[in-house]
Amino acid sequence: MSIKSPSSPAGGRKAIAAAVSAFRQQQIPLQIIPSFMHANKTIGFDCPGCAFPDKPGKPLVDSCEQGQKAIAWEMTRRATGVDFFADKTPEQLRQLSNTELENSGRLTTPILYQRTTNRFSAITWDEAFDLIGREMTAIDPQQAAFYASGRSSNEAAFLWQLVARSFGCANLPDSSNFCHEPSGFALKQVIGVGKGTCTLDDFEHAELFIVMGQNPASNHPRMMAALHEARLRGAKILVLNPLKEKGFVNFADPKNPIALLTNNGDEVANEIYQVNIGGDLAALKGVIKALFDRETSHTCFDYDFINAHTSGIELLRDEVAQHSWKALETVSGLSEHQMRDIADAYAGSNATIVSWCMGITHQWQSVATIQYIVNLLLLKGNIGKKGAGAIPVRGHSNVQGDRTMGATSIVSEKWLNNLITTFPGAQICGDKGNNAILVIRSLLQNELKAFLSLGGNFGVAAPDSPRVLEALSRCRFTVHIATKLNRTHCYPGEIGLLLPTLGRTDIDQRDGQTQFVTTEDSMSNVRASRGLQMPLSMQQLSEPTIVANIGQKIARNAQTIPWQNMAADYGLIRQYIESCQHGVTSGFEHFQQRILEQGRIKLDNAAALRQWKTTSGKAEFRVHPLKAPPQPASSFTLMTIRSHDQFNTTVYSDNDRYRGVFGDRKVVLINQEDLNKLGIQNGQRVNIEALSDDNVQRMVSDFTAIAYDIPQGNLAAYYPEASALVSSASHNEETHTPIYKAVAVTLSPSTPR
Ligand SMILES: Nc1nc2c(c(=O)[nH]1)N[C@H]1C(S)=C(S)[C@@H](COP(=O)(O)OP(=O)(O)OC[C@H]3O[C@@H](n4cnc5c(=O)[nH]c(N)nc54)[C@H](O)[C@@H]3O)O[C@H]1N2
Ligand SMILES: Nc1nc2c(c(=O)[nH]1)N[C@H]1C(S)=C(S)[C@@H](COP(=O)(O)OP(=O)(O)OC[C@H]3O[C@@H](n4cnc5c(=O)[nH]c(N)nc54)[C@H](O)[C@@H]3O)O[C@H]1N2
Ligand SMILES: [Mo]
Repeated sequence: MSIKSPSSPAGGRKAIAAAVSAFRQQQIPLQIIPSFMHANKTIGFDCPGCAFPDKPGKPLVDSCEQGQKAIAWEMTRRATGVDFFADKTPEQLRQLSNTELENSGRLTTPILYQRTTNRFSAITWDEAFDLIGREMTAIDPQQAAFYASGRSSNEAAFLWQLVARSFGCANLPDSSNFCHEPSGFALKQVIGVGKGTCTLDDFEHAELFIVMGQNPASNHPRMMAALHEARLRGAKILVLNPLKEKGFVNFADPKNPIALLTNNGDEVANEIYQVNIGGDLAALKGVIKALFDRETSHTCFDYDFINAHTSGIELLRDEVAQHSWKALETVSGLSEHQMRDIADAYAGSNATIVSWCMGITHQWQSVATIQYIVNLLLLKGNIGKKGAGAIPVRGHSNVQGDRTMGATSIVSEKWLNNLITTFPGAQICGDKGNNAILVIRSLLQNELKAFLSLGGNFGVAAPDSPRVLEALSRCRFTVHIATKLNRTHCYPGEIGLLLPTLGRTDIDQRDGQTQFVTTEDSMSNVRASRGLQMPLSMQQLSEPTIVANIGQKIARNAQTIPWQNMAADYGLIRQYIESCQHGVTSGFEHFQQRILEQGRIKLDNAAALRQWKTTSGKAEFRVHPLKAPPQPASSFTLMTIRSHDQFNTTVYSDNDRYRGVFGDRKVVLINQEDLNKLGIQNGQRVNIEALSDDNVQRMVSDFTAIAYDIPQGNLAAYYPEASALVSSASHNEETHTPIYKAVAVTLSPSTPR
């Protein structure tokens, strides 16, 4: 491995070079490349990368390195056919690295695993669906779980939850449970809508951005470019992050020819405040406390807004006053002076956007922190105002849409009633189901019999990953609908099915008819997505087709739902979606007709119109105490984060270009002072052990310690290499979201240097 201090800007020439190399590596024939130009256009496919919106009408070449890598990874012409599996046992497959598994290519044929022979073999689709019917109807529906990752389309997600609920099961864990669940929960309580309130237009009018717990240069490059543009037009950008992520320090827009020629970038953040991991709530309290100190000057609050639209400001004033600056400084890692500086910038801005991502949601007090973000915004009426708002920047490209489609364990009464009236005679299960953490609990206790997944890599994404993978293999039956092979698939149940599906980029044609699907981005734009490449194999079926066929086999009163008609015509699925959205989400009126005519529609966001669908009918200031996680002072706090060259559990390479780490992912970033205290050398191998209160040992070994600009007491390692340290018993109270980014650990040398 090697460490280099990167001199080139984030973005720029190297971003283009990396995208080109991804096309080459994936053996994509050159004649296909023009089709990339269509992605993100209204007529093309929705980029399978992140969920930050694209500008309508712009081609994907306008997009980013990361989107292009995701596309190349999916469009690869490599295939994992039946030959690949012949004579392999799951144990043998597990010897391959995450990258090798996925890099074997696209799944092209349905595969069956049987414990009796401990081998994989080919199976026909008809046999596979029959098998699903037999296995599923033999178990109690409560012993099944239907996981969904955020890559699938609205149509597939809608059918997925319909299959589960009509089968009699509401155990619908989803990748949101691991991701932005706290954002939706927190926002819904205080502003009445669990989604972001901004549009791209707001990005062009904001005077101040506060970017919290987010690394957009690697994970949302389109947002990085928008921030860069904002800075160039004079907006201020403040960042809260334990790391000085490269994109904020030096960024060149790959669209800018001059930047490409000179290879020079710009500073994007005016200031990076290196908070402690988990320190944001204290920092926000400090900022708000400083604002109340200035209250008499009458410049900093929007009292017209506060009086007309909010409740609870007195509570907030009293609550922040209770904290001493000393206490806030200790927890946040920022000085009083720094918190006052942020307050000054906020007071001076007429339009502020606060964005956040996993650095906030993967914390103990994620819901409280997000509600303090809202507290801050409400003080100056920064919701429902041009250039202002709250934006949880979503992860997967359709994770927001999957939720809008009800593909989750708890849905509203209204949604359930709509399902019942839309599909009369179907026996819809009205229970509250188990989320991901509850499903993990039942897996670990050997109570789950069947685990089905619509995409994703559940066993690797989950906390306690090694134990969850083993537990999956103890299930009676597992079914994975996937584009590519991953580690979870190497842990099949006694009987396991691996079903190859079409991705976004593939042309979806059946009986001569071409179908399209829809997706929803982080700003509630729903767009049509049509694949452009001929599928690698006739054996790959679309997600809606596979899911509808499963429904036909396992739903109670299956004949009351027109599964085959929906599989043949997604327009019909969209009509049912519209019917189920009545009184739930506004903006779906004439869905099918408008999406056909316009290619995209925007869903309404009541909070952005200053209509507050909260219990009080107002936007609510909410207060929460500061709660320290139970953690001895001698330990470190470790965050598990993404490198520049991965998409979640899909690891493209061992390099993290923007952080200057090359050739290895088993690394831990640590402050030099901490290395000195521990007597560990920069570059030395260490073991990392999590402190546990459940008698489970969680340890990873032979990680390289790298001296890095990170606050003392804080550590960073990559997900999923360090995921074995994360306990599934460690999650926030309200939404059960795992604490992936505040693991109490100790370090010890693994070998003498
Ligand atoms: N190319 C690419 N794009 C992606 C993904 C990908 O893996 N690759 N994943 C997608 C998905 S599903 C998601 S959810 C998003 C993830 O996008 P991010 O949330 O940007 O991803 P992480 O690497 O988890 O980064 C968390 C950031 O939060 C910081 N952080 C950690 N703890 C704290 C804290 O306590 N406070 C503060 N203020 N900061 C903290 C870390 O230093 C890091 O910069 O990206 C999406 N887009
Ligand atoms: N330690 C740690 N763990 C984490 C996180 C962390 O920061 N730290 N982040 C968490 C977060 S934010 C998230 S969102 C989760 C992600 O968890 P998941 O969503 O479960 O994982 P992904 O890596 O996105 O799933 C990748 C797999 O999806 C399949 N796939 C890709 N495209 C498609 C498609 O179009 N259709 C179908 N059917 N399958 C497809 C492929 O087989 C691929 O291998 O991980 C969580 N886990
Ligand atoms: Mo995510």
